[in-house]
Amino acid sequence: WGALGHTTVAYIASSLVAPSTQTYFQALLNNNTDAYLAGVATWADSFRYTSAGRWSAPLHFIDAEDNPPVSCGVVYNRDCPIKGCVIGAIGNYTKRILDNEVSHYEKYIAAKFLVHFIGDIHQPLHDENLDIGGNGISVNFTGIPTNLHAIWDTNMPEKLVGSYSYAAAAKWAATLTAAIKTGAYKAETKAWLQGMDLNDPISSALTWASEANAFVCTTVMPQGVNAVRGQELSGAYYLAAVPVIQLQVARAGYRLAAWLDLIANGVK
Ligand code: DCM
Ligand code: DCM
Ligand code: DCM
Ligand code: ZN
Ligand code: ZN
Repeated sequence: WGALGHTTVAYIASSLVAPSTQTYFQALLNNNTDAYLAGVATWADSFRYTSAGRWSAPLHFIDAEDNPPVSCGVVYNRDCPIKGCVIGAIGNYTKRILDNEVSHYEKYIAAKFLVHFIGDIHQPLHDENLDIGGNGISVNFTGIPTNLHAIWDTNMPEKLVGSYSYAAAAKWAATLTAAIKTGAYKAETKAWLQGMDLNDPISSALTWASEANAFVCTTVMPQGVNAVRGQELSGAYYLAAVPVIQLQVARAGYRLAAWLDLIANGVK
């Protein structure tokens, strides 16, 4: 996701976590405001474009070598290379926060990565190898040449709620949090926690990646790459994508809150 998606995920999570979780992460992140998670949500994207942070670029995604739209699927041992992937990263940084031997500074870095990566793993094209996660698929959006990955990260969320600002993200988060607590998502939130186990972060994250990757076959390119390549996607394509974007951002925020609750309980 772009900055809007990541900041929204963080705001959803901060309105759902337990009070003791808020206390723990406000101290770890040294930020006592409501934006303690939102304020670090995009750090990992700035870091990976620095020379000191280049190593972390592969941790934002997993290149599932499936065959959309005929067959989708993520296989951890096949798809996560030595250089790392988003599933392995969620596992490693979760363990680091729980480890008593790890310094406060390293836990602070780990928390910043986790807030970001639990967002990215819910973006369907972050769980897909084809054409570099869609970066190599040229498309147009409102007349502007771009690529399929970028419209899922940024153009479609911004068309939905407005250009990026903390206020726009907070407002979108409030809408999705209401859907989670009392609205359209309420009945399904219990199912969103299925497969989540702090003792097995890899299989937990694989559940989230597999679910997001399935949308590559059903929504991102249901008729294959050639049906989207070179096309204007701000019309019918956008309308079909919106419910999936809303759902995936909501799930990411809800699961980030639940995961941080488990971690804060685990470190006590
Ligand atoms: N980005 C950035 N710095 C750059 C180029 C891009 O921060 N020099 C941001 C723009 C996108 C985001 O990276 O919103 C995409 O990264 P990801 O989807 O991995 O979060
Ligand atoms: N960094 C690190 N060790 C890790 C992960 C990340 O040192 N395991 C990075 C994060 C910091 C950078 O090192 O941005 C240097 O720290 P600072 O930016 O606070 O000077
Ligand atoms: N990306 C991805 N899968 C890849 C390569 C990149 O999901 N195999 C993501 C990371 C960024 C966006 O695509 O969100 C652009 O990446 P970059 O800035 O590395 O081109
Ligand atoms: Zn992206
Ligand atoms: Zn990212």
